Amino acid sequence: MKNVFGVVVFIFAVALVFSSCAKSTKVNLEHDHKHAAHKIDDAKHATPKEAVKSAETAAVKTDAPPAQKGFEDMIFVPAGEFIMGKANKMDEHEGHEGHEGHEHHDHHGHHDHSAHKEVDFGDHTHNVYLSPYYIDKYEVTNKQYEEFINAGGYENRGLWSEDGWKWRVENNVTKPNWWGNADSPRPKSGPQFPDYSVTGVSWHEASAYAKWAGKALPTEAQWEKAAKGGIENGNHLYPWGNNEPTCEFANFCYEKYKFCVGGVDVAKSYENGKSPYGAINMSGNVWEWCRDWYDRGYYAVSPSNDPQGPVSGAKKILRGGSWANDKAFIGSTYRLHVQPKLRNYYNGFRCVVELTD
Ligand SMILES: [Ca+2]
Repeated sequence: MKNVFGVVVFIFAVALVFSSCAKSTKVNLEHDHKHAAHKIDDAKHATPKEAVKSAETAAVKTDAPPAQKGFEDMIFVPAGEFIMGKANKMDEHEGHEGHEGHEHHDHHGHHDHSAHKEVDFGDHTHNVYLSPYYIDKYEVTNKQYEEFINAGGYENRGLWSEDGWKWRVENNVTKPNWWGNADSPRPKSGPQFPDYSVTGVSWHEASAYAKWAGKALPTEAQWEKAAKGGIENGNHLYPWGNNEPTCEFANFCYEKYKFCVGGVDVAKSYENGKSPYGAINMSGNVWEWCRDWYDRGYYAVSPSNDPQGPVSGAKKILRGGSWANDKAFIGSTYRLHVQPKLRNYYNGFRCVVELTD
């Protein structure tokens, strides 16, 4: 366990005034090391999605995935069902934690006190079938995000939604919040920290990056399946199972005001907390933007196959909790929902590539 209560924690003291402690079958992609340096934004090469389409997609829908350019460090999630939502047997367990963590979450999640009554642990267990997809094994790093910036991602209108572009222009956004600012409250942001997970990005920026990379943000269901595994893996509270979180499993707030690291960690970390599919840091480190709009009642009406979320809404989904959240919020079912423009130093993302349209 890494206990760092020195300078780093002190840096966050101001933030802590407002928030104490907010929360198988493994099928790995065969890497083609000869193409390890391949740039998927290079127009001369196919995007991952195009590569799949050209690689006899039908043959890989449920079985072995192809080794394709652009799929480095992505995990294949085969077609099939999983159990979405919070397991009933954990209700009593979570109820207590939820109450405790609830007030912290308001501040750490989005400074929106109206959300106090909107804490959503994903009650309503239901089976969901998902078509096959790839998901990033790790959260997107500063190094990866820097490539997007250097490639002109912020100036490329085609990568942005209408609302996202309007937001970007009106606010003159050209880089993540705190990017390269050593004095920021979240100091490991920028090219000087290449291996750390990117933070300080809005949903709009995450979405633009994903499009640039030839990928997409995961649906809420895709994110949760990647964290839980298929139906054969049951419905565990955390990616590693039901064991209590420790700093061996995840970067989080293990006790009030006590953090494993006190900030974001490198993306390739906490291997012990990997999901049944092998995804890393699904729990903790940074919250991860999902594609879906939020609707508390969606689970009760969502389709059982490839749910895409409500057609519209005011808030987007974030999953998995962060370095600043307690154990109540780093479980696989907790649904944080915030405005897509929010840019916090605990919000990041990872991407998917879908194998069917
Ligand atoms: Ca995470």
